[in-house]
Amino acid sequence: MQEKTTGLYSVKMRASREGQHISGAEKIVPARRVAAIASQLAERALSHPKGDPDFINIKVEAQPRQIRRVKALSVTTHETRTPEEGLSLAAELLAGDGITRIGEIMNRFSESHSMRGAMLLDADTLERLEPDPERGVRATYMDDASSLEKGTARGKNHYAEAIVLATKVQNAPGIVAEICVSDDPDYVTGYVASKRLGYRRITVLKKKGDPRGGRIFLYRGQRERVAETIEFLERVPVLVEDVPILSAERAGDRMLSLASDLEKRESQGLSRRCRTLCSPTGPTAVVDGRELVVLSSNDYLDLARDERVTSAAARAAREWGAGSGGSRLTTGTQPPHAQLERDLAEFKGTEAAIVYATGYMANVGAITALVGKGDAILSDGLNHASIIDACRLSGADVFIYRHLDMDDLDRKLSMCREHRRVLAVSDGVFSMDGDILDLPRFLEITRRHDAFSMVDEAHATGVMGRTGRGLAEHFGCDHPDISMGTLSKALGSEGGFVCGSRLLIDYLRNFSRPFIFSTAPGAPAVAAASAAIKALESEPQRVERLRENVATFLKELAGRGISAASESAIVPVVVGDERAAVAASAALEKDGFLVPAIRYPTVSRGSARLRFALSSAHTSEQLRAAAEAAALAVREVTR
Ligand code: WAQ
Ligand code: MG
Repeated sequence: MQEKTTGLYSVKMRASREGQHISGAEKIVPARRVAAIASQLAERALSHPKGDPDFINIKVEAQPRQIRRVKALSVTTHETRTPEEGLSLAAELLAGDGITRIGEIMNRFSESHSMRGAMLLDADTLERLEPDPERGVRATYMDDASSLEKGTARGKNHYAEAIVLATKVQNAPGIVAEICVSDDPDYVTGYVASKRLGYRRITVLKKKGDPRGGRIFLYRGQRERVAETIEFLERVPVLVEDVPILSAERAGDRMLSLASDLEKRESQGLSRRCRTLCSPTGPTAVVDGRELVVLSSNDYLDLARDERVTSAAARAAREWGAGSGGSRLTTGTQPPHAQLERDLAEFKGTEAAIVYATGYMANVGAITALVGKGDAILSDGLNHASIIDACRLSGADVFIYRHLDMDDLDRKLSMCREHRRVLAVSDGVFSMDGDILDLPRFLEITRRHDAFSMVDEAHATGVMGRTGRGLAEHFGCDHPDISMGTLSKALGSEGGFVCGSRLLIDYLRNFSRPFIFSTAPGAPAVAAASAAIKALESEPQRVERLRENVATFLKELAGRGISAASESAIVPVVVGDERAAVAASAALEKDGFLVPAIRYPTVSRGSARLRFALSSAHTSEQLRAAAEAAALAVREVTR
């Protein structure tokens, strides 16, 4: 042990721009590793997401022969769901250390805002004890003892750093506890620590978007001895042993690199998670025990829970099995599959149809089968991700024309005379903006250039046209060569399809790899889609009601100063900033409305939005209340 702790150096890095702190870090390492660590820290300073520093200070200081070694606090994570829950847990935990005025202590974080160090408070009187209140007290000269072992130096790891800091602080004389809330507005996790409690991570300790945070060290003891405490925190080197290893870290640098990408997303307000809706698909849903009005589902006609549709699925499961057991071309075609393809062709008024497992696969399947190397694709700038991916996969030359700009399409088609096959593809209803393609013009232009025309009617099926048959019905014109759609939106089931001529469909059956190499969708989903088509055909008033709902909602929004437009069932309210959109969505949820914030990479950066998707089953009262809540939320976050 003695040899190991000789010749140790502290290496500290601090980076700033125009006097503003960007990043900092410190290590305690043996002499032979000083150079390597200094260079790592310089790298870290230069690759910080906050931007490039104009000043980097790397300080190397020899440390005394004997460095104090202490055991890391034990770590416990408490999953809380709301700041209130987090706060009351913190209060409960700290009460055991005789700290009672937690509410008042938390309020002090508004004072600590721009401090580089921690606030030092008398645990009982809550008086501030630091000699320099602007700066606070900085715990420093500390490291994870495993940094000393060659080859185990950890990369950047917030958790380990916070545990090292908290451990040193709890070993300082007179300190009874620490409270830490991140100063990152989007990182809502914090912790409380004491010798007795160890390190108690609390997953939600503040409201998302709240910039207040920092560290508070709580002191109990004689005033004359505060200086000793500060001397320990700021001068005495400490190595912390047995810092718990994150599971990602244990798996090696490759996993830690994933964790760091995720952290970056989180810090940009771009991280995602799945919400669990504990109720049948419909215009309302139970989320975290509360009933919310769902304004984001693609189940436009409320058919997913329709008795005719669900009992068709149940019957098919009993009659044909839950899964199909094979690809369509081997053992996966059963009577419901053949029936659905006939139903779709008849519903759309085309010669034939082909069903895929998902809408994504229908786009990938059709596009990659039709065009490849030596061919050209003309694609609208705002087409759905599945079309973009299909274009890339196809190997064809891809030309992006300006969103809905038919003149630009025309011009770009003129430049594709040398290509073997040319395909122009557009969303029918654009999924993030709710605007629609001028299908007659699109057809006129593509025919003139003898290009294939393809339209993705995922959000048009069941929505556009008097009886929901899509854009051709809406405009009273022909179909495109390739009319793609999904079963998973207005048709309440799942899967994708292409309608077109018999020749086209035969071709796709033979050349479409996602069709050939995916297991066929199960009979329950397929039979449900057929039942939904029947229900829609017998009740076209559902489509009419959906249209009335959109008109009502737009009027209610306009009456509250929110301008939004839509020709479909999708109503975007653009907020701009990613975090503001997330905050608006959270505010709406608090008021009882489920409206997700749509952010990069789904839409371009800086055009984050609330995306409302309406159902024929919403009541006008629900829509009025939603418009009211939306107006309030948007005003709040864009102030
Ligand atoms: N000494 C005293 N106070 C400090 C120090 C230090 N060495 N470093 C930071 N602070 C204070 C300062 O006021 C910062 O603004 C604030 O703490 C936050 O520092 O998942 O984000 O380095 O286990 O930004 C909690 C980890 C992360 C929770 C806290 O730290 C978890 C965080 P940051
Ligand atoms: Mg921080």
